[in-house]
Amino acid sequence: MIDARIRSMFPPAGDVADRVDSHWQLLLVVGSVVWLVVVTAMLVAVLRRRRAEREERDDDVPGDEPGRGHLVVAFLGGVAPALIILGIMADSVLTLRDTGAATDASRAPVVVEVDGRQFWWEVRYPDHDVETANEIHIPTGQDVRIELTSDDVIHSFWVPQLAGKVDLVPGRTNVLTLHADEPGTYWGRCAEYCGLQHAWMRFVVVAHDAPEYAGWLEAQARPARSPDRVDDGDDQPGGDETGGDDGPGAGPDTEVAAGREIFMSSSCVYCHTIAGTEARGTLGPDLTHLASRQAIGAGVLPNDRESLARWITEPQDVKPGNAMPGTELDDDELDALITYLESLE
Ligand code: HEC
Ligand SMILES: [Cu+2]
Repeated sequence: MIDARIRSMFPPAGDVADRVDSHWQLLLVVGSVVWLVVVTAMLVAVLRRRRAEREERDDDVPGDEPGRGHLVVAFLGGVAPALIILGIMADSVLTLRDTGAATDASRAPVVVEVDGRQFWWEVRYPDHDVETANEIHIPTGQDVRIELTSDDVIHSFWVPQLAGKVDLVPGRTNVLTLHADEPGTYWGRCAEYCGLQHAWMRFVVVAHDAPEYAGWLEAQARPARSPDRVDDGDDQPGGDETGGDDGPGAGPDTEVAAGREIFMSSSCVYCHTIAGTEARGTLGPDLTHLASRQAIGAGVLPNDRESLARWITEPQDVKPGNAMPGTELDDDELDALITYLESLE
């Protein structure tokens, strides 16, 4: 799950990132010029001093006579740095204004609440009753207002290609704007040391064009697909309380139902929510549409059967110090449980 792009802000992929990029270019150019001037001045000073010493020895005449030197020193040592720092400060303030958009909620039609947890990200869409984890979907070409909170320690939200870092501080809400020009997947990570698994507190931002984004939202807003629907007779013409399990496709569906039973009768329900079921825990990620996500454990493993098996049986080996305890299950139970989790699309 490691991707080189996770560490780089290049190439910037949207308005906000472009603004950060141009500020960075300014710092690079000014910093380079200042460095060159200082190093050159140092070299000149050393060389002149040597020459002066040599001349002093040769002529026995006292060297330095005060000249325009102090003016040069006053300018290079006082006026120039003050001007440079003021200029950089002005551009920093303007960059903050352009990238923060903290006060102007109306500019951002899409609002996403992100809660930093040790060591994963809870992601909510308050206007759509959608909750997910470690994966933020946004529409392209629009400002997205990300509202950042934390209940435990300070984290920092950073998607290098899309925007700068903003801290998640317990007791307050910080805001950041994301803007992606092109559809794509952009890596993000926690950028403030927050405990043992800080390095595995990653996430992805997936940018879609508008119709695809709407489709994603709609799918996420639905309650979990449930094997009971067959028994409920809601969707199934003629399906009655009797013998739903014997219908066509009974094989996989019975395994899904068995897995669901195991989930609902295990400790899982104390920590995880699956919308449309009695599982209502909030300590861990919402699993309603787990199967639609690319990774589990905030990027530590890909989302496939083998990884789910490892994660459920030994989460403390995979990600030592995370808040999920291992669960002992026999092979059949584990298989059924995973089949159920994989049905949660
Ligand atoms: C004590 C609380 C707790 C219990 C009990 C628990 N989990 Fe978790 N679970 C968590 C936490 C916390 C995480 C996130 C860990 C992280 O990424 O740092 C998690 C993550 C997961 C994930 C990965 C989700 C994602 O999107 O990254 C799956 C799948 C999962 N748990 C399944 C289960 C199953 C199945 C059970 C029952 C056998 C279970 N959990 C029991 C707390 C719990
Ligand atoms: Cu962290």
